[in-house]
Amino acid sequence: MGNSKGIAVLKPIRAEMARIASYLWEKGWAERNAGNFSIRITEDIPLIQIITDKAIKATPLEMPFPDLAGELILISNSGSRMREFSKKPAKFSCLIKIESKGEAYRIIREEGRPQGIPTSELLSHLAIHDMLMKNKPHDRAVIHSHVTELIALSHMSEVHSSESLSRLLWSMHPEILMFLPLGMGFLPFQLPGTIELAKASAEKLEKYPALLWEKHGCISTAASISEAFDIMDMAAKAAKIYFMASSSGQRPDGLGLLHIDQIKEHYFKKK
Ligand code: 2HA
Ligand code: ZN
Repeated sequence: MGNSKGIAVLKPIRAEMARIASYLWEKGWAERNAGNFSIRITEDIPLIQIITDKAIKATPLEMPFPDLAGELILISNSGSRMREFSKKPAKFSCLIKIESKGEAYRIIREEGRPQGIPTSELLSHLAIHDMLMKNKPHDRAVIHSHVTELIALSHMSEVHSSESLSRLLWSMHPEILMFLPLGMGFLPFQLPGTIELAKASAEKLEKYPALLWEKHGCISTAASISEAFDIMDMAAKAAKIYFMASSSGQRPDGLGLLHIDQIKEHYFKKK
């Protein structure tokens, strides 16, 4: 027994995911199967009876996430390509339900849908959702992508701290400070897909809405997939300005501390 004809409420959410998948592909941030996203949707389905197919075994997790017990998460499939996801989001995403102690997850079968398994970065997504539920419950969306401009930046040791990275991004354009006032965290290289990467990411994202994974990519969180994309896009724009200005052979001046303080004063203190 499965959930017949898919689950209606997932349709618009998958449509939004598909739109963002096409942007990630067009931006060149999603080569091959790079990138993944997820959204916690429990609140969107209060009245719908999700039929859990007991024939589908629960998959144990490397660490439990007790705060996520019973939560429903829509997540991109392992191996899915963003360029294909953008056309067939239902084929390349699956709905999972976290088991009662947060120790495992079960894939919710949707009739007429092929059965995929969640992304290789599942642990990072779950650790981040777990942290968001406790600290920023309004933020339910998580995107990871191989943002070229930011990966290039992460090869430069001068931005190897959250403070220096944030300062550089803010100094490239006044709107970065306006829309990314908390800055971007920096995480030294960790193996993709590991529990270590997951734990360290969740910890950093308590403070920042986005995180640069050294020499790998970027991860951002927001209320929706579209807003999480905006955060990545803003940070990528700042990195691009930095590289374009640097390619003239001169070191970009950047907005000085005085300008940064003026922007903060103008946009935040008066409110
Ligand atoms: O989804 O990007 O980090 C593939 C990846 C792993
Ligand atoms: Zn990746």
